[in-house]
Amino acid sequence: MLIVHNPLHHRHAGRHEMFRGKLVPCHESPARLGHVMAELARRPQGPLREPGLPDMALIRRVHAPRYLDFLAGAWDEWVALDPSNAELDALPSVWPIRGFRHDVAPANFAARLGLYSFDSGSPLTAGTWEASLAGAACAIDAARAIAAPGGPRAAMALTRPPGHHAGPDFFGGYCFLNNAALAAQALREAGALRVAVVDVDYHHGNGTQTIFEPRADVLTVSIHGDPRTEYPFYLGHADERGHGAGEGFNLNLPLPAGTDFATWRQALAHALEAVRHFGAEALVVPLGVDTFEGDPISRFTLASADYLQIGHDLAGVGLPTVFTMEGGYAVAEVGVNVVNVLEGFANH
Ligand code: OKP
Ligand code: ZN
Repeated sequence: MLIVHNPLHHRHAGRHEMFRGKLVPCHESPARLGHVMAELARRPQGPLREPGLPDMALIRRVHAPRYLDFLAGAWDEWVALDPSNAELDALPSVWPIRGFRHDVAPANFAARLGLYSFDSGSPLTAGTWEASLAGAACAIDAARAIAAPGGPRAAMALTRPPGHHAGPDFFGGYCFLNNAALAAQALREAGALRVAVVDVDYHHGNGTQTIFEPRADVLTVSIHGDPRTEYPFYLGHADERGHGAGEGFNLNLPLPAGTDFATWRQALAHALEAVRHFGAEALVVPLGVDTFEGDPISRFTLASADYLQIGHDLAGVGLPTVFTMEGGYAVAEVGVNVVNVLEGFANH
């Protein structure tokens, strides 16, 4: 397994997220990736390298140019509002809900921050753009490596911030650029006719679903906490099957809070059967380990050893595979759980 890691990830370091009327410390922290790197030093899974420059043209085929321009300049605009903002994170506080215009971007920065986001839990900081862009480069490089003749069978984009909640033109759920969608797009452009995404993070991969909803060439599957009770709440139900040409190419497998590994693993088997039936030529796995029993914001009960089994099951599909790093907030256990997936995959 090739590991492409993001040397700039720590530049994205939010201070606080809004939770029930209070600013609380961010769950999504640089330490998370530090634990994965430390565990990889103990149990190496293959070569480790840094990404090259990001392919901006490819990124523009996944994300709207006006959204990318916004992200690139957002921090400077935030500080221009008031120089003392340099000491604060940018958090949105107003959003265009039903009935408002989405086609006209307001001149006011706070209003544009809301236009391009869906929650107040995803602080934008001085280094968010650089970290996200280098993370996107990791995902694209990982995809191109496994698609190259003689390349490795699998690669991981070891990066943060995560990506699976980021849509064509919005951020949220700690995500700004959709690394998994970028990897899938890169695999398509490298020649894979059909690419499947199997999202195993606790939270529904709403951004990835929305990006590929109109398309038949990328099957999106997500196993997640039921959105009736779990974040991101407004998408991820079982009746969402894709739109237009993409109809039939989205599969949601919501599970109730409290779900154990035996039940979760049956959902994974269902997901992987759909991947085989689709005839995928490559696989992308947005890998969140917030399904762990000790996760502070999630409610499944997987144990560390279960992640070895998940890796083994994923490898059983026999496809070139890209993993992207998503959630997992039991910080001290994130390294062991992620590397268990990679080790289980390698030992298939
Ligand atoms: C990102 B990823 C729960 C607050 C939820 C957002 C969670 C984002 C998860 N009380 N805040 O999918 O791991
Ligand atoms: Zn998650």
